[in-house]
Amino acid sequence: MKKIISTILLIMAAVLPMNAASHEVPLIQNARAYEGMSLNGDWNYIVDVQEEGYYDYRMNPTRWGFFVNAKPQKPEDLIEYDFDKSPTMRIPSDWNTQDEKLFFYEGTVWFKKSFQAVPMDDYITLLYFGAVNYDSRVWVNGKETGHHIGGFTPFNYDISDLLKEGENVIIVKVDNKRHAEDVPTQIFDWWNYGGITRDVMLVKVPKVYMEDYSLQLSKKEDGGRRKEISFSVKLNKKEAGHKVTVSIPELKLEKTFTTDANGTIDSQFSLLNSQLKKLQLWCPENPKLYQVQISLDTSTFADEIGFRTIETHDKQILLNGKPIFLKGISIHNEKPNGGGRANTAEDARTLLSWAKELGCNFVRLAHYPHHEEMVREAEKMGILVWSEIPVYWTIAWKNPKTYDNAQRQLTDMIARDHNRANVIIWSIANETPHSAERDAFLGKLAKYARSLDNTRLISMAMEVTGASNYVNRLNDNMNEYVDVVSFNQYIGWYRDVNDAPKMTWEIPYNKPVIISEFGGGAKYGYHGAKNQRWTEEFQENLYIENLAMLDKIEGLSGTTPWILKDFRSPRRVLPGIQDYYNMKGLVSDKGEKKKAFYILKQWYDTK
Ligand code: GCB
Repeated sequence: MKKIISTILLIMAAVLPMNAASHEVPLIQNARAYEGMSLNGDWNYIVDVQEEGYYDYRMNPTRWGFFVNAKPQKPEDLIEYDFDKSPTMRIPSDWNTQDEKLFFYEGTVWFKKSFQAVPMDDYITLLYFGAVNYDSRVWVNGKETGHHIGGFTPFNYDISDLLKEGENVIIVKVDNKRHAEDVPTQIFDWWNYGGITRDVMLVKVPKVYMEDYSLQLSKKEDGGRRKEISFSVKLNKKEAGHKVTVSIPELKLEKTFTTDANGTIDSQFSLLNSQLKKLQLWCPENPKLYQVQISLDTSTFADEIGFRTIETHDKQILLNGKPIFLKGISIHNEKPNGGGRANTAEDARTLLSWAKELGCNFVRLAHYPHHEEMVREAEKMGILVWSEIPVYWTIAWKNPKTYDNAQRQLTDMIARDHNRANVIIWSIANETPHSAERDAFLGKLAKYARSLDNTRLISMAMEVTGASNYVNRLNDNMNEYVDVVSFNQYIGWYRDVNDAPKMTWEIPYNKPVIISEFGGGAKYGYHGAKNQRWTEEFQENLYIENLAMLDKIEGLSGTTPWILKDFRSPRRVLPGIQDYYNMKGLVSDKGEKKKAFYILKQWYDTK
């Protein structure tokens, strides 16, 4: 019997990957504000088509996987991999544009980075990933720290106990294979860039630190002008008696609070009349951000925070109590000049300055949370943001794990960006086919989004379902869950452009309306008649007809045409024209402006 038990234990040990206990901790707010160490730079990588670094030849997880980072100890030792002799890749990046052989690759790649550390007893070290697409497992010095799915949101592990003096090794297994039950699902119209696509850093925090904080104008209204500020904090430990001070020197404001037994602070405080007089609200014309210092016990860090309100009234969107027309454009999180995941402030500034030139005060960051720099740069430039999760097309509505995955991505998107004044809309889905299961899934998700953040607007990009006799009728059960009714329409591209002047629109909801997509493809520099597909003239005419049609939609509060820049998509295969690019950009991949760019710009000038 004893023998059987020990044999079973041996088999289990061989089958289970070593130390699968998760070191994941809730996402830290404003990780970049702490002292830390960037792990960006060159990482060794191994392409592992059959995942032999993780599974044995019976497809069981092996304890001798690549995460062990083994080296031969004796001449006869058989070890069939070597990270240190493998090529390197710059991180953050997508592998598709870094290694020609990996352009179409969807599968597993292993990454390894060594770094020097000094373990610090008085601090916690968090290992923070800005995003890894799609499925990742991380090991520090051979111990697994956790498993994460979802390719566009940050996550962090407490690795304090795993660090040792001197050289430490991080190994990450990244797998970007698509599956029907994933979010997004198996099909989507953008490039499935794989890899450690955003920054990696070590974040040094005190033993008791602020997991989250929020500072913003309260929803409560006083004669159209808000007088109160809401401030909340959640510590990583449920401990009472910690002092937290928030100060805004420019407003001569300083307040101290003490945490309750849950390690939280939840307060509202009034501004003095002198502070109120000075307070400049954040808006596109004056994107005022205040330097804010927050200290907890003896540690202090900084953020830049803007103050504004956003709400709807009947069919209007009100920013700081005044109606605003959202002059927007949709954007993918892709670098100009050859594609790849955009992952720097410079990428963000390039894309957003094109949007500015177009006359935009708003961008739809499609179809997943973008790099944090996109949101932060937009905030500095006075550009409002719609942020969304990749609940796109045919999601596995009945699968509870798929729901949990979507909810987790929503939670982390909101957790990362809820202190950004320019984010005004959380969008929970795009063009999803109607069914009772879809309604249940999205209804639950919308309610959940509102429970996390009731200060912003909820929306989703819907579709027009009834379109007979040139009457387009929006009929979506999700209308009751959203604050803003948004829908995509492609008259002039997937439907005849000559229909545009005949169209009427019925949107039977007393809510603001955003046309979240319209557009058509054109190759920059290709000219011809206006009925010649792919010419700039075709796209120009499509914009002229659509904008005239949009002007007739009652309650139209904004639009985000599809799309700012041509972007890579494996679905777009027409040789000589598309060559794996979706060509609906108003600028080419190199930033060359197509004729339609100027049509939209002119229209925005009148708004
Ligand atoms: C859509 C999708 C978008 C596509 C676009 C197109 O409706 O929301 O992701 O890229 O159409 O170009 O067809």
